Amino acid sequence: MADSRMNRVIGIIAHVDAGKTTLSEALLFVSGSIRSAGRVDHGDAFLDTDAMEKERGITIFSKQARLEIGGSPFTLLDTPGHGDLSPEMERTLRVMDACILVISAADGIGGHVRILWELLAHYHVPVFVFINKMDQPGADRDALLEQVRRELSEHALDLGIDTADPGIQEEIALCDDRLTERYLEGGHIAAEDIAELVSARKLCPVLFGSALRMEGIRELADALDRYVRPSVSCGEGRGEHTSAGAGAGEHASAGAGEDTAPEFGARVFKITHEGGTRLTWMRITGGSLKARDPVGNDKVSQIRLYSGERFTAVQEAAAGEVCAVAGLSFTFAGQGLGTEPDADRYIMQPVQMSAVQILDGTDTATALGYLKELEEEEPLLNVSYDEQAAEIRIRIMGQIQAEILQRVIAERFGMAVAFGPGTIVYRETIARAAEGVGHYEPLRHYSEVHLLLEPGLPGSGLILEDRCPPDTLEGNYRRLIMKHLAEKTHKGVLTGAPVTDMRISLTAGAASPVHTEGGDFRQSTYRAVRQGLMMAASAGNCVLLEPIMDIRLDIPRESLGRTLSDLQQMHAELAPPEVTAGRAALTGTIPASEIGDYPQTLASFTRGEGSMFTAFREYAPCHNADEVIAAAGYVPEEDLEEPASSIFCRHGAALLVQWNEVRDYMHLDTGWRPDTNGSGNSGSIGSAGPDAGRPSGSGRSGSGKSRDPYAAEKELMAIFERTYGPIRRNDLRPAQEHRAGGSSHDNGRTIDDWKPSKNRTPEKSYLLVDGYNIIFAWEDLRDLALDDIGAARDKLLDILSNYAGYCSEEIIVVFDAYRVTGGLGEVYRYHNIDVVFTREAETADLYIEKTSHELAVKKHYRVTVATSDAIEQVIIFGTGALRLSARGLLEQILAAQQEMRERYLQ
Ligand SMILES: Nc1nc2c(ncn2[C@@H]2O[C@H](COP(=O)(O)OP(=O)(O)OP(=O)(O)O)[C@@H](O)[C@H]2O)c(=O)[nH]1
Ligand SMILES: [Mg+2]
Repeated sequence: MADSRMNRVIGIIAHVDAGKTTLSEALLFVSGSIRSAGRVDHGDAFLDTDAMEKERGITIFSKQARLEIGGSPFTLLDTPGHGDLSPEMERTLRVMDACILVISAADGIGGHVRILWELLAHYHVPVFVFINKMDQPGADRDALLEQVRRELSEHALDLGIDTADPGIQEEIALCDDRLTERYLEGGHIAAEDIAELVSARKLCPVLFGSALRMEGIRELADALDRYVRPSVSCGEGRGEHTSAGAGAGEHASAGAGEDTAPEFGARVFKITHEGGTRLTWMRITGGSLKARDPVGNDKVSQIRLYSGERFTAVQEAAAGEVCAVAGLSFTFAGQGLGTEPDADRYIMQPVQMSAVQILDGTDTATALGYLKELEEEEPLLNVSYDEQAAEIRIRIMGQIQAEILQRVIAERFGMAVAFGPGTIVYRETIARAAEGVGHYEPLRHYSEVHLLLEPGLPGSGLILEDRCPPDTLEGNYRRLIMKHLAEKTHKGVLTGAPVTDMRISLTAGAASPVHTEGGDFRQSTYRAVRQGLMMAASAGNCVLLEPIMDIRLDIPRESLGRTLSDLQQMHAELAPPEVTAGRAALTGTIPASEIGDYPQTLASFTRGEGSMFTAFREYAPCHNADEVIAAAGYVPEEDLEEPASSIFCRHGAALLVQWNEVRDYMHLDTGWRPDTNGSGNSGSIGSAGPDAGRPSGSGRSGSGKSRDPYAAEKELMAIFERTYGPIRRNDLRPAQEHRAGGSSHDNGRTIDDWKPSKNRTPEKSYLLVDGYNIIFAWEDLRDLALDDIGAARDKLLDILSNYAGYCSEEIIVVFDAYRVTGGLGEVYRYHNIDVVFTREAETADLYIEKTSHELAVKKHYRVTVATSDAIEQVIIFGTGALRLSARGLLEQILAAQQEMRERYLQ
C-alpha cells in the first residue's frame, strides 16, 4: 500500500508555450511553497532560471521544485516543450509517478499532443490532462473534453465535477470490468478506486483552468494528492510503470529476509555541471542513499535536494526522493544504479548528423574533450570523430538545439563553433542470418571467433548473447569477446553506417594456451562482425535503414489537395484525412530525408494557417537505398579501420586472408552454412571409412622418391582442382602479395610486423591427420580408395611424407581400425612421419582427442588436427588444438611445395 508520506514525483509535459512553467509556478504558489508567483514573461519564474531561458522565454532544461500538498511531499518536474529538446523531457518520464499533460485551450489537441500521448503510453505513465488558458476567449470546456475523449482516451473524465455524483460514479465504474460489477451490485466508488484506475491508466482525469490566473489550480493539486500513488515503495526498487521485463529491481529483494535493509536502487535522469560540480540527478527507487556511500568506484560527496535554483544538502535521501548527487564521475543519463537496470533506448532521437566547425582555432582533440563532456549531459549528441574527414560529428535534433549548444559551448568552454548542414543518420541491418568468422594469428598470437548474426525486430537495437558451449572456450575469453562486441559501434558494409536491430551471438571461439594474448580477441571479434556482414552483403542480405518520422499536419481544408500531393511525392504514408469544419488533420509517416524545409513551405502556402509536427518513429528499410548507397561511395574493403579479413599463420608468417576466403581457412567449424549450399565443404563426408579394414602391411615403399620432383605437385594441384574447383593464383599466395605491398594497415601495424623473427626458438608442433577422413574428403583419393583402400592410404602417406620435408610440424597420421577384431593397434614410422592404426573399439576421433589433449594441454605443444569432420572438431577444440579442414591441408601442402620450388629455382 502506498505510503502517503513518500515523496511523489509529478512531471509536467506539453507542447511549447502551453503553460507548463506557469502551471508549476501556480502549483507552488497555491501550495504555499512560494510567496508570490513569478512570470515567465517577466523573466522571474521560479523554474526558468537559466539566462537563455529568460531570454527566449522557453524552458530548455528540465527542472524540479519541491512542494507540499495536503501535508505530503511532492516533487514537480518541469520539462521543455520544444521538439528539439524532447529527449530532455523523455528522460524524466522514467522517474515520475504521474504526469500532467498540459493542453492549451486555444490550440486543442494538435499533432504534438498526440505524439506526447503515445510517449506517455509507451512509458506507462499515469496521466492527468490539464486544459490550460481557459481564461482566453472562446475556450469551450465541453468541446475540449469531447476532443480529449475522441482523440486521446475514451476514459477521460472531468474530475472537477463532484465524484460522488451518481452520473460520474457510473462513468468511473465503466472504466474497469470488476468495478462495473461492484458498482452494479450497489457498491460505492471511493478515492482509492480512482487512484487505482489512474495508476493503471484506465482512467484519465481531465481538469480545466488557467495557470496565469490561478484558476483550477487548487483542484488540480487536490486531485494529485488524492489519486497519485508512488510507483516505488519503501521496501524495494520497483518500476510499476516502466516497461515490463526490464525490472531487475522487481526481483532484487526477492528472498530477502524480513529485517534485511531494502537494497539501494536509483534511476539517473540527468547530468549537469553546476559551478564546476558534476551532479548526477536521480530518483531513488529502493533503499536509500547516504553521503559517503560508494557508488561504483566513486563515493557520494554530497546529496542535494533542489527546488528551483536553491538546494539543501542532506545526509540521506530515501526511496521516492529526487536528488542531485555530487562526487560521481562515471554516471550517465538513463543509467540504473543498484538494483535498477539501465534505461532501454529512448524514443526521441536526433536523425541528423552535423560536422562541428571549430571557428576559433581550438585544436580538435581539446574540442573533442569538451564535446564529450556535453555528451555526458546529452548522450544523444553521439559525439564522434571521423578520421577520414578529420572532423568531429554530433547529432542534433534541430535548429533550436544547435543554437543552444553553440551558446553553451561558448559560455562554458570559451570555444566558438558552428555546425555544418545536417545529414541523415542511416543505419544498417541484415535480412537473413549469417555467420561471421574472425581469426587473428600473427606470430605469437592466436584467437578465432564465430558469431551468428541474425535479424532482430525493428527497434530492438543490438542484442548480444553468449551461446558458446561453455566447455569449448574459457569463461574469461567468452566474457572478453562479449565485452568487445559491446564496446564498439560496429559499422555496416553498405555505407559504413552503424548496424542495429540484430542479434549477435557468440557461437564458438578458440584460444591457444600458449599464444593467445590480450587484444587478440578484440581483433578476431571485430573482424568476425565485419566478415559476417560481408557474407550477408554478398548474398544480398544487408539492408539500409533510414529514420522514419511520425507526421501530424493541421491545415486549412482548402490546402488539403496540395498538401496531399506534396506528401505523396515525399513518400509519406498517410491515414485518410480527418476533415472538420474548415480544417483538415493528416497523420502518417514519412522518411526523415524527405522532410527538408517542408514545414516552412507549408506555413507559407497556407499563410501561416498550417502546421506540421514530426517526431522520430523508427528505422525502416530505406526508400531510396540504391541512391543513398551510391552517394555514400563506401567500399568496405578499403575501410582499413574495419577489416573483414583475417590473419592466419602459414609457415611462420602472417597470412592475410580476405573475408570471402576466411571460411576456407577457419580452424573451427560450427556447422553453420549459408542458405544456398554454396560452401561445398560440408563436413559430413568420409567419416572414418568404416569398412576400411586393417592394412595389409604391404606397399609401404617410398614410391614417391623416384618420381619427377614436380609430379607430386601437379598431381596435388589436379586433386585440388577436381575436389574444390579451379584455383586462382593468389588463392595460394596471398601472404607474399600482402607482404610485398606492405601497405595493409591494421591498427597502425603493417603485415611486415608479423614476419617471423630470425632468432625465434622453434617450438614443437604437431599435425594430427585423420587419415581416412582426409582420403574421403579428397576426391581422387576417395576414388582410389573405393577400388583399393590400401593404395589410397599409401598415396596419402607419400603426400604427407613429402610435405613433412617442408613443414616444421611433426606429422602423425591416424587410421581408424575400430572394427578390426582383435586389433591391437599399431604405430610405425613411415620415412619421416608417424602412422597410427587405432586399437579395436578405439576410433580415430578418440585417439586424436586423447593425443591432442596429451600434446596440447599437458605438454603445451601446438597441435593442429586435419579433418573435415564437423563433429570431431568440437571435441578437438575442448583440448585446445586447432583444426585444419581437408581443403586447408591440401592448400597448405600445395603452398609449401610451390614455395620450395621457387626457392630452388631462384
Ligand atoms: N492567457 C493565459 N496565458 C497563459 C496561461 N498560462 C501561461 N500563459 C502564457 O503562455 C506563455 C507560455 O507560458 P510558459 O509557462 O512559458 O509555457 P511552457 O509550456 O512552460 O513553455 P516551454 O517551456 O517553452 O515549452 C506565457 O506567455 C504565459 O504567460 C494561462 O492560463 N492563460
Ligand atoms: Mg516552460
